[in-house]
Amino acid sequence: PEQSTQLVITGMTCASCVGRVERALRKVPGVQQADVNLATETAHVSTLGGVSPDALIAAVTQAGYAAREAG
Ligand code: 9UX
Repeated sequence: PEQSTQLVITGMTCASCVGRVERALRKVPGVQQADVNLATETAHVSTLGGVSPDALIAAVTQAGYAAREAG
């Protein structure tokens, strides 16, 4: 089933940061779409196949930013 995860991303300061985080998230197996908003420091991630929030957070961390699950 399709799932949706909201992350809070910190450490982004320019539009290129946004692109880096989106690319990192979209490379995670099972991610269908990732949209990052710099102003609100959030990411909306659509996934298939039970991708864990921890896998998404790890991908963002490896890209050099910090993430946690929203809410
Ligand atoms: Mo912009 Mo972000 O020059 O890591 S890419 S600050």
